[in-house]
Amino acid sequence: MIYVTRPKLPPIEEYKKMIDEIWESRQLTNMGPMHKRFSEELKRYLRTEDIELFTNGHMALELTLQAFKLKGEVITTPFTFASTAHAIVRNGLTPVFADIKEDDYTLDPASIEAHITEKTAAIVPVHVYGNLADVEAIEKIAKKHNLKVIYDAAHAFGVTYKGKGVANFGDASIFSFHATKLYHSVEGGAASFKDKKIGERLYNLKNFGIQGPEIVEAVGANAKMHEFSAAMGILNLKYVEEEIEARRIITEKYEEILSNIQGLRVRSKQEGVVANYAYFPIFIDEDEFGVSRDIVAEELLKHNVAARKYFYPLTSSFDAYAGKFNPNDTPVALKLSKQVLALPLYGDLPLNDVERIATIVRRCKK
Ligand code: T4K
Repeated sequence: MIYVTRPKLPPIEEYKKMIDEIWESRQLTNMGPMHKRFSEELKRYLRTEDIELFTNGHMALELTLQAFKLKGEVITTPFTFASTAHAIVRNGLTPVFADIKEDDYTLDPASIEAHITEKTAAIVPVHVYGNLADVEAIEKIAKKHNLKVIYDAAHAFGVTYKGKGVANFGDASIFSFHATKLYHSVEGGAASFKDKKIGERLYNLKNFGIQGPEIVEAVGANAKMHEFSAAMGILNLKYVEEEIEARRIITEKYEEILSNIQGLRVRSKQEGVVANYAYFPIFIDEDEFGVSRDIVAEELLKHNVAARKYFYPLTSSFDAYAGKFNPNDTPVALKLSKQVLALPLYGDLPLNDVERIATIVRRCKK
């Protein structure tokens, strides 16, 4: 079976050496030496001044929203992983779904503005597949309406825009280092932020809200990254550029075979953005392509290729939110969620498999 992704694994001998160090220190978690070192190395890689590490990307988002002490409504996209809206709802906030753009699948600034009310507290855009949301337009909207902007940058590790690291946009950004991501620490996540006070709160919130031995100042959670994850994160930083480059080559091979097919759309490049090739989604318009996305997915599965419908269904269609939202309110997102299929993409996916997968897709056309 060829899966949608496989985690990049560093040479095991190198990881064993890091584990030896953990054994020596006997500090397994609670912000030990690996945690500190990982934080520093990550700041350098992400070209940002401040970050906090977490057990995963979801807790990074949930606790970042908590750190801003928001109340009311939060505008976000329904075209994302379950985590984004869940983090909003689990903070007692109300998600308001705005629509996305046809070309890069990120929040449409016009739709954001149309959804602002006196209850709006923040915007949570997603840099979906590593495509950068319209950071300039969103900044203008946020300033005009005095809103916080917290980017879900789970897919955008290493992306830069006009030479600026993605971690530096908005009031904060969160990253996921899950095993399925182009860069991982097994499980893990981070938040970057501008305000040092937010950093202090995050540090406490990920440790039950404990501020000192006898002071618990907030209702926090346990979301501390442990030393084994931090060690994997440090090691994988050495290989992330190699992984991105391998994915770039695969992406170009897919594009070579799948471009200029009526009814099938591949990614559009974003000006000024250095991409990270996190995912390779294709969009199939059934009327023009002749068969549906679901038929293409089934055909791939017959050939032992497990492509995935990232992201279908829309968050606004989840059973967990039954009766609360109408997916028809975001028609572009709804349409794209029915067309999307993420094809396998990871650095050591052989190019002959890429050719085979792309050819299976191309041959589905009627
Ligand atoms: N925001 C956004 C926009 C996100 O996409 C995500 C996570 C988050 C926030 C939250 O970040 P985290 O809290 O997860 O750090 C996967 C991931 O679990 C999830 O991290 C990711 N987004 C989402 C897009 O994909 P599933 O349920 O599709 O994963 P799963 O287990 O089906 O894995 C996909 C394939 O990867 C498998 O078929 C085989 C392969 N795989 C997977 C794992 C876990 C491996 O080869 N090895 C592995 O260890 O959600």
